Amino acid sequence: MASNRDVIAMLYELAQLTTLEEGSQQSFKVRAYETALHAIEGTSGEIGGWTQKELEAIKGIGPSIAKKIREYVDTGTIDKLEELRAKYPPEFLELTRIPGLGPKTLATIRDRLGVETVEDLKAAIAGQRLRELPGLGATSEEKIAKAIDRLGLHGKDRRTPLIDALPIAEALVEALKRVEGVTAAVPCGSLRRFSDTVGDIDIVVATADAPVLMQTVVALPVVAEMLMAGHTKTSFLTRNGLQVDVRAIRPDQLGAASLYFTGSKAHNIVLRQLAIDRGYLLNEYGLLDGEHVVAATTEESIYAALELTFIPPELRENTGEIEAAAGGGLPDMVEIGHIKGDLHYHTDLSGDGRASLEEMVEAAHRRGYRYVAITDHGEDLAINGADRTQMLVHQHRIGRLAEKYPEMALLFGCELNIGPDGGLDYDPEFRLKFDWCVASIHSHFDLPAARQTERLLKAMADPSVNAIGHLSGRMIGRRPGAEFDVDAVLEGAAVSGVALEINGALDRLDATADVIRRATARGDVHLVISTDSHHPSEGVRMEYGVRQARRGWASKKQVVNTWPAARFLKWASHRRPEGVSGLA
Ligand code: DGT
Ligand code: CA
Ligand code: CA
Ligand code: ZN
Repeated sequence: MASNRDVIAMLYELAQLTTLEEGSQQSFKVRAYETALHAIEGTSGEIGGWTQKELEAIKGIGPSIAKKIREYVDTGTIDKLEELRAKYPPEFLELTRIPGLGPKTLATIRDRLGVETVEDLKAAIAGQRLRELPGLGATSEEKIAKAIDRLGLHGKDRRTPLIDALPIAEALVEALKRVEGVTAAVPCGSLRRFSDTVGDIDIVVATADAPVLMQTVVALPVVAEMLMAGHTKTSFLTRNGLQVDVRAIRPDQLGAASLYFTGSKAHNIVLRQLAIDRGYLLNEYGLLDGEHVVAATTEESIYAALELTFIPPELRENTGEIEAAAGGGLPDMVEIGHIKGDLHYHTDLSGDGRASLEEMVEAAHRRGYRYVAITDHGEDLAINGADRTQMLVHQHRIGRLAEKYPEMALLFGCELNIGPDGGLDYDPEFRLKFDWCVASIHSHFDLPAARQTERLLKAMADPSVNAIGHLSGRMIGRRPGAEFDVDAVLEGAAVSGVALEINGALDRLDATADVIRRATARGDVHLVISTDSHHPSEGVRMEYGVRQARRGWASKKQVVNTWPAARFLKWASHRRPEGVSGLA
């Protein structure tokens, strides 16, 4: 039976293809699919077994989509989806990843120039043919050519953003775990290390019955093209061109196999050398002393036999983690269980928020948080922002709601927009009414690095600012983000006491691992892991943010939202003139 994840993936694909069909992401149909998939994310229970009537009873799902879900569960696909897939084949979908090419422009270049693939588009640019079309010019040709280069959209360089790969991997792992004989399925490779982008998905499956597993994989609906079908390894392409390698291994070799296939290659090479130094051999079957198996079943046992403390997958890049683990010197890494609050959190007061204040706060409560900051957009963000009056009404509502949650501190906050010159919303006095402010860049991403640096430093200098949100503003695989002088910004953060956010949205994961690592190496920069949630279903981003933090070697003590409420609240008000904030 189709799982909820399968249905969500199907609706996501429908939304994407319908965007092309309708020429706009704002079209009523696209939004209906998106609303439905968010509704399912928030539904408990396996909806595959539900009737049409039961599906319609879910808020956000109408009769037409309920019918499509039934059709999908019953037949494995949907006529409408197949029709759209035929019209927009994978080679054409590649084009949608290019920034600056909206669905309308794509339709125009397809109709007028016959562009069906990235190669066609490159040829059209080379022939200066885009500039003949309405709304496009020589500058657009240049911009698009650059974007294609940057995305590495062609050939073997093609990498898939984690946000696109992770749901596919998770759905697959879930499906494989249900196969008879399977005792474990582990996503490995760069995906498990939580790289921003992945070359392919590697899944290791422990099973007592490899032939049954391999037969099942070949028949999975996600398989678009088989590359290789062996006795213990299968490789295939999904419809969006992503390669998946599935390997069957023996349950007693799970640790060795997941260690080997998680990599990185550089990490494994050093581990193998450590094994050789001890007279052992390390491979995907185990840590071996001649015929004798020293360790194989768990990764922990293998690290222990090599006299290393366990190294979390996010650190396995051979950038000092093995030396640190040998000396027992890995920092006390932040873990999801340490997190006590979320400090970047939207409600429907933000134009892009999708749930009420009450629903969002209840979701934070369900996660057991001790504090949460409501940070709707300030007035400078066109369409999305709230003006002073709206903010004051909001403050009142937050205060009233706080009475219902005596064990959780509710902070009246704001996501301030950092203007091109470092200016912020409202005025200095009004900004100090907030208990907590995140300040973030939402535009002007291609200013020169020196100006971006000044811009960030100016925002940090404002006493209302507690944290800088999604530092670079990048969108992985789509937008490179602002360039700035990292050392100067880290120094600014250390001196001002402004925290750097680690934004857990999978398409952001911002600050980058490199910047976090440099911050943690200094030791005097505070970090805050946030979800930037616009809906309760996005609370899961805290797990992703924690994994991103670990890629940058963030220890528990550097992350302010691991601190107990009293300590955190005191710190949150430390930059404000005395008596201004109601906190602590
Ligand atoms: P990717 O897919 O490019 O994002 O990066 P990875 O790290 O997932 O690389 P991949 O898929 O080629 O291989 C998965 C893991 O398997 C890799 O991290 C380490 C291990 N592995 C694969 N081939 C070799 C090899 O020839 N030597 C060693 N030592 N390890 C290998
Ligand atoms: Ca891989
Ligand atoms: Ca691979
Ligand atoms: Zn936000």
